[in-house]
Amino acid sequence: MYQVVAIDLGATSGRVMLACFESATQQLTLQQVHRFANQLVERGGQLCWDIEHLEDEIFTALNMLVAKGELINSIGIDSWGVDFVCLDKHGNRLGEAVSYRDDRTQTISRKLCDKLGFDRLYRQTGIQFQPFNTLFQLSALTQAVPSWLDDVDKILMIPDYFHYRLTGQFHWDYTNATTTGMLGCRDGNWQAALVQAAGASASWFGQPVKPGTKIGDWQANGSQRIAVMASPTHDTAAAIAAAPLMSDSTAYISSGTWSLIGIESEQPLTNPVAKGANLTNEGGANGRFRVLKNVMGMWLIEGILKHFPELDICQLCELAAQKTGFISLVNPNDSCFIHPDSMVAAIQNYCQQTGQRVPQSPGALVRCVLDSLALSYRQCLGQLEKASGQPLTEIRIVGGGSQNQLLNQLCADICQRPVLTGPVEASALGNVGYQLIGLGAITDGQALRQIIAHSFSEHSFSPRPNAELAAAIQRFNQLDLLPVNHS
Ligand code: LRH
Repeated sequence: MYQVVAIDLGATSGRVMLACFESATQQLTLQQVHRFANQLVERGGQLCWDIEHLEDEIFTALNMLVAKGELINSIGIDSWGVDFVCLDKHGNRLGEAVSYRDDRTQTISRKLCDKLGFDRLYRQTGIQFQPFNTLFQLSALTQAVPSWLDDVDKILMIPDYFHYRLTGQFHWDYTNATTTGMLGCRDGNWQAALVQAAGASASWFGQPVKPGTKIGDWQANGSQRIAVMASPTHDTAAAIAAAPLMSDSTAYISSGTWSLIGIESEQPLTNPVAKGANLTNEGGANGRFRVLKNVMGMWLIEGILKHFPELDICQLCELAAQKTGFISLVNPNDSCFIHPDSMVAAIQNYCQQTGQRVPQSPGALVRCVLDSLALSYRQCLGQLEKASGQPLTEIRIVGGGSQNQLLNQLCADICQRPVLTGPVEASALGNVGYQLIGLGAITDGQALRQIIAHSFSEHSFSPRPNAELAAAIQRFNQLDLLPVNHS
């Protein structure tokens, strides 16, 4: 029997999960042992992660498990991609862990992208244009020239930083490194010209390493030494590693704060269709590519929820289910939704400016977002099919968002494909799985998916006919042609 701990840091909460794997039965179980809030804080005029708070919670949870006498074989951490911290030559952190939702890259991202040429950038890295790619965040940092810039000795992605805090070892996980937009998609190495273009130094980075290797040990208060294993530290890579995908005709959606919709591919897809659709080619835990599109997912619902503290997400969705569909639609990826002061006002403003009925009630607002998300998924499926030449006949939704029954059904109805959902804790399971692979308990990523398929339950949603669908698709596709003033 193996016991491993997965610490899964999300944009709104962190979860510490204890997994148990029985080699004899090949049965995997998972229990949450600690959960804590994560939120953006403003520091020095920038939106930052409260990195000290996250570290405290990680250590509290681990010490608690050790104090309870749990025998733990290893620990691994995963989190959202693209964000990083700087260290000096003594290994001390310099500056803040600025969040990708901060607007420091707003003007410089396009400028640098144009200077480097998106054609070249995309061919080289396979990474989508997002204003918050690490390439642009680093460039914003080096251009701002903080007083400590000359002291930077290393850059670590967020989970690599926490692994360092546990072990004292520096490690650069491959899956998360691909999200920087500075790794070559064909050779898996840092691209010197891009690092330089960001004003950074090649010496700040170490060789990216594939998941499933040991980083070092964490010494719990004078007691046991516990191995710290490199899991796929990018939460999306971990979630997809845990998605029981049995065929290349199944598309996945990793559904959480973001909806990451895509396919796996042996090769990066950098053809004109993929580029035009801004599909990204991130590194998968199993060595394949995660060809996917970022759709702003539950972030919009979380934003609405803040306005109605008396309601929880289930109640909001019940209200939404009672509403007529397709009344108002938004492009969930419009930049006005990245970090608005008020999500409700941003949605209402968008609808008003595009000449649609302005949703007022919580149910109407949520229905607008869920319809729009499902329409956006359908659009992405078309782009993925075109870019890959692979028909996509089924959808597997994993992650916390897969608990949203209304969205699952809308996804089946609007995409006109059967939907399978689960596991819910996909990132934690992918994290656990690659630790178990590193420990020699599971042979490989394919075996992991089989184990997850028979250890966790799934639900299915069948597509239903909808006479209004064709008109809604047409309206959705035309939204981007309508001007939306973001001021
Ligand atoms: C999802 C995610 C996604 C990234 C974004 C920054 O949590 O890791 O894959 O694009 O956060």
